[in-house]
Amino acid sequence: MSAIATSAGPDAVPATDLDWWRGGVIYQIYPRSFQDSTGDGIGDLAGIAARLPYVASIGVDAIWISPFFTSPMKDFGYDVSDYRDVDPMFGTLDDFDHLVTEAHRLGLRVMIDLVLSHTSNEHEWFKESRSSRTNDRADWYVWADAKPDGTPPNNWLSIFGGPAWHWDAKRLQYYMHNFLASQPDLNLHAPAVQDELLDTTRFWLEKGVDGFRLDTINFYFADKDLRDNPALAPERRNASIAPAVNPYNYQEHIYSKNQPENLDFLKRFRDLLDEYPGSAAVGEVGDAQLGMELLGQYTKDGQGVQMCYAFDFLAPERLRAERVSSVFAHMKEAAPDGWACWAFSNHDVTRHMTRWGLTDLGARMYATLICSLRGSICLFQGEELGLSEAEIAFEDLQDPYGIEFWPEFKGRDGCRTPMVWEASNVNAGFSDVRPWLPVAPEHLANAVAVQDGREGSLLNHYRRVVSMRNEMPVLRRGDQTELTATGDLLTFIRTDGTDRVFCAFNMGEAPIEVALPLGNWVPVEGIGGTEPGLAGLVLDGWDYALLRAVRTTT
Ligand code: ISL
Repeated sequence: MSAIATSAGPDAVPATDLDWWRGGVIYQIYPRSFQDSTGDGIGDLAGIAARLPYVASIGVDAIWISPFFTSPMKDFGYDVSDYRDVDPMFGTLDDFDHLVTEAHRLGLRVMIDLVLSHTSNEHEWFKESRSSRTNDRADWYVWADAKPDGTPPNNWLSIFGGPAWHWDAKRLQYYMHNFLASQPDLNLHAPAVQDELLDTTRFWLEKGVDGFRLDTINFYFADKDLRDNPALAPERRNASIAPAVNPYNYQEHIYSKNQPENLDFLKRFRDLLDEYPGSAAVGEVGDAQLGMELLGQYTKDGQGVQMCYAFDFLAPERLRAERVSSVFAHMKEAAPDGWACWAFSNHDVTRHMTRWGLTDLGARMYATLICSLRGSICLFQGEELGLSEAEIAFEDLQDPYGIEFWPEFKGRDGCRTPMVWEASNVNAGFSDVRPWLPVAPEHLANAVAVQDGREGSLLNHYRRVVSMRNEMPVLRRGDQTELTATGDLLTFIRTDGTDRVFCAFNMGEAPIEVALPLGNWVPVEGIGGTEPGLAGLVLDGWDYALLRAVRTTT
């Protein structure tokens, strides 16, 4: 069976563009918060299917749906208890089939979120594994004896707080968990675990999905010898994957994750994908020190995943010209053949409007920037509306991560509040009842219905810059010269065999003069920005210009 839609329709996904993912734009949907169709205050698959025409209207290539599999929801679906079924809260497998058909009819590919590094402790595999030291699945998880004094086998830490080990009174052993104690890590050193995970992947490919977002792809293997992680020098700490108050930042995680054996597993994964032409995967690489090096290894030479999801632009500090330029310079060194997928917001971080203190003008500049860069892109639901981080009262908190570190770190609920479709009711057209997380009242003014038909809205700006990228192969797949940062000014040129586009971004408030490279340049149509004079142009605060080289015939 082909991984590409067979459904006819004017916009149906083109079977020929097997490389759609390269430079593509992916729209992330958090299913609990997109659209409730059953009146229980929680979004579901039927709700997503009903809203797909809106998603298609943005011009994106694909949707990535965060996990909707059977789960006790301790980590809101990132704790899977059955990989091959839909949690009743989200619907049924039939609802999923309908969603895929609808998406393909509208020209959207469907990527699902596979959480292969760990399961829920309610998964049947874990129940069996913990039942004895000799059962068939005894080695499916990372089990280890206590030290003679009863303490955990080594110093590994959980991202969500405390040690990465939980005592099991039945086996009289510890098991490892990189996240919650209710998310035991699978042991991918066991061949049977790999086989089972690949079979699961095939199950979804056979259902017609076009690809995967692979959760925590660098956490698949832990050191067989369970060696202690070394301490990390304080000056090398950074808060890109865990907040600064989290002691997880105090270690260099060279043994608890990032193991070389992963490359062999990813090769097996890729061989499977290659049986389904046109399918693609983006692996989430969470590592504060080695992220770019791993991205390079995992996306090299068609031997691993097609793209890695990078954390570089998710950092708390506002993204400045110098940082963009140094990230690409580092990529050239550490991952010269790699392919990144960039994002400013997702379901784990403070929305970038708030994180970076942006105005509407700033949001437009960043949207244009991400659509001009080399790589693929993930947009997070609501970012196109300019949603800010919602303030959640402690009594409304849902995220266990936030409950653990409150109030120094408030967790991830503030970016997970419902989509705002309409301004005319308090539940924003998301649900008929009070949703699982409250709609932020200040979000109502940003609702889709408010922005949809308004020419100058941020939503229409996103539509414009996504379609600019779609219409210009040089932006999607072309090369990119070295990026130059001069104060708040970022400049670079995108090139391919037929086109050259000079891109200039004023990433600050004060006007900046920009000298043009040699040649004749005309503004890219429909994008706005300043008209160039003969020698250059002036960019006002947060303004940008994309200029195309006029080809001279001799
Ligand atoms: O959430 C984070 C920072 O606030 C990250 O460190 C996050 O834990 C890391 O990126 C891994 O995230 C993924 O796996 C987690 C899940 O809770 C996240 O929602 C998911 O994106 C465990 O499955």
